[in-house]
Amino acid sequence: VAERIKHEGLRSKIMTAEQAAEFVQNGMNVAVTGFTGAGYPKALPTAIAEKAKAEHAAGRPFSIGMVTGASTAPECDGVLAAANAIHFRNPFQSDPTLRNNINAGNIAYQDMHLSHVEQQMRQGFYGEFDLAIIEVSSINAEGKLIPAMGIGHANEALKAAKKVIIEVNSGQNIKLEGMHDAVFDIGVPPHRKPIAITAPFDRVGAPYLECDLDKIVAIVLTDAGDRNSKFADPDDNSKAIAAQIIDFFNHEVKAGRLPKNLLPLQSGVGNVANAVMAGLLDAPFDDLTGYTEVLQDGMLDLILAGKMKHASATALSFSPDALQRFNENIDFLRDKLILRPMEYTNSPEVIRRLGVIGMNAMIEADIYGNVNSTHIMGTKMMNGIGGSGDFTRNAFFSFFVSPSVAKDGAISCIVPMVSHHDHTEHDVMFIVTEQGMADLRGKSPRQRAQLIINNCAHPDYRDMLRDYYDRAEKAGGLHTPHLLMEALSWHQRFVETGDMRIK
Ligand code: 0RQ
Repeated sequence: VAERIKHEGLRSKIMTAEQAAEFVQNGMNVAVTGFTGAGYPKALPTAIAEKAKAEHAAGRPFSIGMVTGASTAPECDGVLAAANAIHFRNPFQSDPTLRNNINAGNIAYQDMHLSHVEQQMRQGFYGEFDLAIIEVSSINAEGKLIPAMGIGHANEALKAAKKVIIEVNSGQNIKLEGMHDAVFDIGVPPHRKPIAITAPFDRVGAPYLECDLDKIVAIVLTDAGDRNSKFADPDDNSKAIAAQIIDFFNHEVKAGRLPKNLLPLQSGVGNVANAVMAGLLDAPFDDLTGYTEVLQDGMLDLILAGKMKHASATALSFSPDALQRFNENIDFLRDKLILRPMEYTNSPEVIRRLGVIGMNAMIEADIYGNVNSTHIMGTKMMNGIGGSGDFTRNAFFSFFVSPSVAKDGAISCIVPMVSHHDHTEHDVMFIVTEQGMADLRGKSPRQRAQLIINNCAHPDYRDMLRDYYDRAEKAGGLHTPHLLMEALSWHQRFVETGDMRIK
């Protein structure tokens, strides 16, 4: 304990998770750290869930509003959702129990751009924060907090909350100290300061988080690991998608439109995004850089292989194997990885300045290049928009990737009209499926439709899309032709029959 908590006064605040849960009361507004399965509290949420169950059994209401950085894990979002202990949640999630409760109407969920979270907390959109619960890897002698594998909104959570509970996780590598770029007060408009990151590895803040020590009411100890989900090995579809993006990079480098080491790379969540990074391992590019929010196995392996110089992120989200590689090589990685608040990693200002190449996965795109990243059949929440919008609108190149079909071909990921709209035709530059790529830059909607149908749609759906498009053109409205009564009929057919294809 003395190694992890060097501040004597704070050591006296150590208590069990059950004791700390007594500070959590019904109706509280709580900021909880966590970002894509890293940096979230591991012990306290279970104790809060148990308290909720006991309160419910006694006939009393108990639930909290919860603002995180992004997704957490079963032992945080999952246990709390299962105990009906959450009434409001934002801004991103991916836990099945939480998702089911959101889609069953039990939890009010606000999906939002991650770059907006901290400023909206500061502006008071959520009211006052009664409590912040944050994970750290250690506390130094002055009481400065060393975050663990994810920062997210921790900086703002500590400032906004009236009381703070800290989970000190001794399972996290103690050598994480120094790998963060955490505190820098960007101020509020009209006096907001620039975030002076002009290259991916620039440091602008201090390497620790700060908190008024009087606000800290409890310290809970844990050694539990992060979520560490395993990634699927890249399948043929993912490899085909990666190969096309890499071909495009080659082409742009040869034409002198991209530097030889490309531009800072951002890669979204999930298997396909991870596979694109894996594809770069064998590509002829060196000295790559990363400026991303979540850094998964693919980017770690690029750094370990000497292909990527360094990368900036707000969280490290590794599979168990990759975590082992990270821990074994932490001395080599210390000056190649930097973790910052999501307000910096997702800042439109910085993304635009650096000329980031954004690569995100999607649920579906329509024939005009509008993208749905969040909703299944227009009504059910999958995970949330996360940072995909922050990057897509502001990146130098914005790619959306997906297999052309889902659910064994019963769903086309290229549809006449998206059933929910996250990224507009004005933001989306490239759509890539295993079938091919559509470069939408400088194209009108009708030109885009030809490219997307011919290059990206699955052969099983191409004729159906052409037929829709041809009839829409005949109906007039020739800027963005549509048959409004039919535009969402593919989704309706899937809801009714389990297949978008006409039997
Ligand atoms: O479902 O798991 O039940 O089989 O969706 O699909 O193809 O494995 O894709 O893991 O890359 O996730 C968009 C969800 C893709 C993710 C999304 C079904 C499919 C499968 C997953 P099963 P895949 P991935 C940075 C950026 C938004 C946030 C973001 C995401 C499951 O990338 O959440 O980009 N993105 N953040 O079968 C119905 C369709 C479907 C479909 C796929 N058209 N209709 N179901 N599926 N297409 C990180 C952060 O912001 C934190």
